[in-house]
Formats: sequence, C-alpha cells, structure tokens
Amino acid sequence: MIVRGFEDRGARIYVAGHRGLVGSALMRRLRADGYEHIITRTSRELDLRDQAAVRAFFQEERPEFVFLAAAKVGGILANSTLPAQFLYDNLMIAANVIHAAHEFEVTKLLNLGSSCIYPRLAPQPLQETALLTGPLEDTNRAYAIAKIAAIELCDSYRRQYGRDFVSAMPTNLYGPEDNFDLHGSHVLPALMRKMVEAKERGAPSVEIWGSGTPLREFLFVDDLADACVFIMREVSEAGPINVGTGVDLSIRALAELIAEVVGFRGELVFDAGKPDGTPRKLMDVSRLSKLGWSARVELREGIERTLDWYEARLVARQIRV
Ligand code: GFB
Repeated sequence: MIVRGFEDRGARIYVAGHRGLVGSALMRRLRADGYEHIITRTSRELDLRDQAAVRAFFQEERPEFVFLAAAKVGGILANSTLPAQFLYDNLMIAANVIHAAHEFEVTKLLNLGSSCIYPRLAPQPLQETALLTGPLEDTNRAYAIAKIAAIELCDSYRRQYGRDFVSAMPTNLYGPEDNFDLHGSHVLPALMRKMVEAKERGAPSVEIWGSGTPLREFLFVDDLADACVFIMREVSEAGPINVGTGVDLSIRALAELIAEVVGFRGELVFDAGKPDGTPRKLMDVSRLSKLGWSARVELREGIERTLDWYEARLVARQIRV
C-alpha cells in the first residue's frame, strides 16, 4: 500500500461531523486548499454510535486521514441537563471512530476535544499538563470525561500500536454554522440572537445568564480549521494540544461587545438564577505557538463575520417561507 502524505491533494480525508460548526469550517478550508477526495456522511446516513456501521463505513471508504469533529455538543444548560447523552454519545463516537481508524490503518487521525477537560480550578492559563490533576467543573463533567477518554484512546493506540492519532483541545468556539437555539447553544450565538431579536422588537433589555463575571476565551472557527490543518501536517505527539487565542474577557464584556456590533442599545439584565459554570478557562497556547501556529481573527472581526452569516441566513429563511 502506498502511504500518502497529507500534502497530497488526492488523499482520502474523512471529516466526521462535516455539518457542525467545526466540521463545516474544515470543509471550507479543505475545499479551498484543493483536496479532491473528502468523504462525508450525515448522521442519518451513518450513526457513529453504531460500531458495526462505523466499521463497514471504514471498510468501504478506506480514509487515509480523519478529522474527528463529530460530537454531541452544547452550552452550559444542555450539558448540565442532558449528561447521559453527552457522555454516552461522545464515548461511543470516539471509541468507534478511533478503533476503526486503527483497524483500517488510517495514516493520521485528529481528535477534537474541548478546554473543559481541565480541572475546574486548575492554574490559569491552562497548560496541557493540568489534565487529570483535579476535580472537573460540575456543569460539564459528563462531556469532559468522554473527551478525556478520547484523548486516552488516541494516546493508547499510539503507545500500543504506533498509531499517529493526535488530540486538539480548542477553547470556546464560534462562527458560521453555529447553533443559535437558545436552549442548546453556547453564550456567543445566544447573545447575538437575543440582541438581534431585541433590537428588531425594540425591546428595552436582554437577559444574560449568570453573574457576567466568568471569564471565557473565544476562537473563531476558521482559525481552528487552520490550526487543525497545521496539526495534521506538523504535529505527531501524544497528549492534548491547546488551541486558542491566549486572550479572555468577562461574559459582561462579551455582551457589551456583541451589543456594540449588533447595534443593540438596551439594558443588559443579569439572571443570577442561571449557572456561571467554570470561573475561568484561559488556554496556555505556548505549545502550539512554539510549533509555529497562532490565531489570526480578532474577536470583534469574528463577531462581525458571524453576524453577517447569521443575518444572511435569516434573510434566506424569510425568502424561502
Ligand atoms: O458558552 P456557555 O454555555 O458554556 O456559557 P461554558 C458561558 C458563560 O456564559 C456561562 C453565560 O457563564 C453562562 O452562564 N451565559 C450568559 C450564557 N448568557 C448566556 C446565554 O444566553 N446562553 C449561554 N449558553 N450561556 C461549555 C461547556 O461551557 O463550553 C461545554 O458546557 C463545552 O462542555 C463548551 O466545553 C465549550 O463555557 O460555561
């Protein structure tokens, strides 16, 4: 068998989760780079929780490179109210895809996780070495444990079988194709939607969950896609690799910035009855920056680009109705 490198534009690349926030950014990037053989399946066509189906898919398609961007994801409310789904779905997806990648001799696999794998009160900024050094944040413990298991799977297949499986841990992501459903979404799309709708209705205020004091770091998803391609090309090591901007801000400051971009001039009302989650989770991104990668899109620019996409989607929907 000829082993092709990732720079070969004819390489067979499977993007698991190609319709999601991360997967769709990867698709944009890989298409722009001229890759000719990108393999995808919707979740209807292939249930990644079904081991036999995943095995049959790998046997049929024989991907050479895999981006594992398929996951059950959501914001703080979805994570804390659906823990069984977050744990089971993500464990099954990871176990099935990573094992099949081993069985069918995938050249390289990139597993995507999240900054919530680190202990709730780990020293900031979060270094990769903080993994498994303390208790996790309660609101997303189930999801975090599934993502930690996925890292361990990659590292174990590397150790036992010499597989080149790597794990990238992005900070909180946002951008086109994000989930704007107010129960399931993360904070940035939720606040964008609330403010766009409040501005339209002329509402005097919007509700922000929690105290507004938690600190979060936000990475534009096209920057993550760029990092994924970089890691696929350049990095072959065990352990999580942090991907972020290295800069964070409070939820209140984020809300003020989104209000400015959207043009919402009403009041921000904080609902202390809703959870704050982790007080802070700023990534230490020095490992990746030493290897030569850093984020490019500033938060304001990323918010503007996301708003353009969201408004265009709203217009498209109105036309379709
Ligand atoms: O983005 P988010 O849902 O997730 O919430 P986490 C971040 C912060 O924003 C929390 C506050 O302090 C929320 O209380 N917030 C304020 C809001 N208003 C809103 C709102 O309208 N919607 C939402 N969703 N939040 C998730 C984890 O944690 O982050 C996952 O649950 C995952 O496991 C993901 O790792 C990246 O940053 O708290």
